[in-house]
Amino acid sequence: MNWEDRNFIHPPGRMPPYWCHRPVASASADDPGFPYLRGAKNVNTGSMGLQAGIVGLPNVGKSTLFNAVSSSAKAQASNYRFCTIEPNVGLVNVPDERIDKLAELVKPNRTVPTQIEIVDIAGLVKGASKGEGLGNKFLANIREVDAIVHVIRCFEDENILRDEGPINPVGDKDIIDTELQLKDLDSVEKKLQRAEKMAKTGDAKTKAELEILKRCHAHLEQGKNIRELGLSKEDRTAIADLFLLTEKPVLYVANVDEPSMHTGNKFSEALKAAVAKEGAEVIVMNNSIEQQIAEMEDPDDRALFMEEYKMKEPALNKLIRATYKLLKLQTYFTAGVQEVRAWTILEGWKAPQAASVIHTDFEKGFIKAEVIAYEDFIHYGSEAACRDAGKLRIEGKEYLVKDGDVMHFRFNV
Ligand SMILES: Nc1nc2c(ncn2[C@@H]2O[C@H](COP(=O)(O)OP(=O)(O)O)[C@@H](O)[C@H]2O)c(=O)[nH]1
Ligand SMILES: [Mg+2]
Repeated sequence: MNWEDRNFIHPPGRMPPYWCHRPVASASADDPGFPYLRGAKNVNTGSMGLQAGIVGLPNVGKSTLFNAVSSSAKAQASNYRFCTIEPNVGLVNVPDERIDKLAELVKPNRTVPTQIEIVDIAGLVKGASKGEGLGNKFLANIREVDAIVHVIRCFEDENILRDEGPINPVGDKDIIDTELQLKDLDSVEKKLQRAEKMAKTGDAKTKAELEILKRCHAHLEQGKNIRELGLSKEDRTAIADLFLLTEKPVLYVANVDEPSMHTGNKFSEALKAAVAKEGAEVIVMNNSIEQQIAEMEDPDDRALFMEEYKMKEPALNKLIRATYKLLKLQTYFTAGVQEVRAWTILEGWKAPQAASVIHTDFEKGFIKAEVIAYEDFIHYGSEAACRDAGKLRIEGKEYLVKDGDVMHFRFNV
């Protein structure tokens, strides 16, 4: 087979036009930067199988947000791949203007963006860690995701039921945080008991592990989240088997009313102030408007609607990009006349590992990669022009792929 063919990106038979099954390849689950990577990589969707879960109290706008995500994905389905893996799991394209700019230059037969998976997790209530309101089931669902999108209600509306009294974003966040911390405390305590016994006779490693567990325990007891404990890579690897909920990266959606969607309001401001020290991102948006935009099938209607609301793009785009970053994902491109395509890898991956996302053979038989930086490709306008200008680099096995690299792999099989 002629693997050198520039336009040949997908090995035959590996890329059905629509994929609603979920083949999982063995992945590099040993990346300690991502202890909760479940070892699953959704090869056919290129989404890596990493999921972000939408979490929050009941009636804050989680499902509205999820509907916006899945409707926008459905709207794209005529061009792209979409499927709902399960009723509450959706795949959505990652909006990236770079792929559009590459496509303008290359004029491929088609353009394939990369995707991420979003899960709608039912509402948690106070007492969830003790099993209230199917709490244990929902907490187990959170255990399975790789990052948390925490939706917080920042709108007033008497018609929409709320058990916790007046709108209180910081209080709401604390309720959820507390439930997650209590669940983590359970997990840590169980392991701590075992570790204490083992450490009496154990080696240095066991003793070190005991110390980490004690630190986690004390931290959680103070009502803090593990992600703020400043654990080293090694520390995190040692507790990776616990899949701690409060270790997962988080971003917040402040679901505000329509008049505040550009400016925010006192509620979203309070939330921002409260999470400032966490360094977490807060995205201010109106989930209902997003759902309406996403459900509009006619692109002209959509454009008109957004113009009316003075929106340059759906806030959903911003959220998806932020989630992608939160998952520590990055993108490289392949750019041939057949297709211009975005591929997802984890930060810190080397060229052969990045090649494996296209096909495992690409990794096994990896020889070298031809790499053009995205800016160079845009500046010179084509691969040939980049080559002439000396901007096409030949990189080997140790090359750390950079976000935006335009890559072409050479390999043997
Ligand atoms: N006024 C207002 N209502 C909203 C907004 N977002 C969602 N809702 C409504 O709040 C109710 C609960 O929303 P839902 O998304 O089902 O909440 P979930 O329980 O968190 O999944 C629904 O009636 C939504 O239409 C918003 O931004 N403003
Ligand atoms: Mg819901």
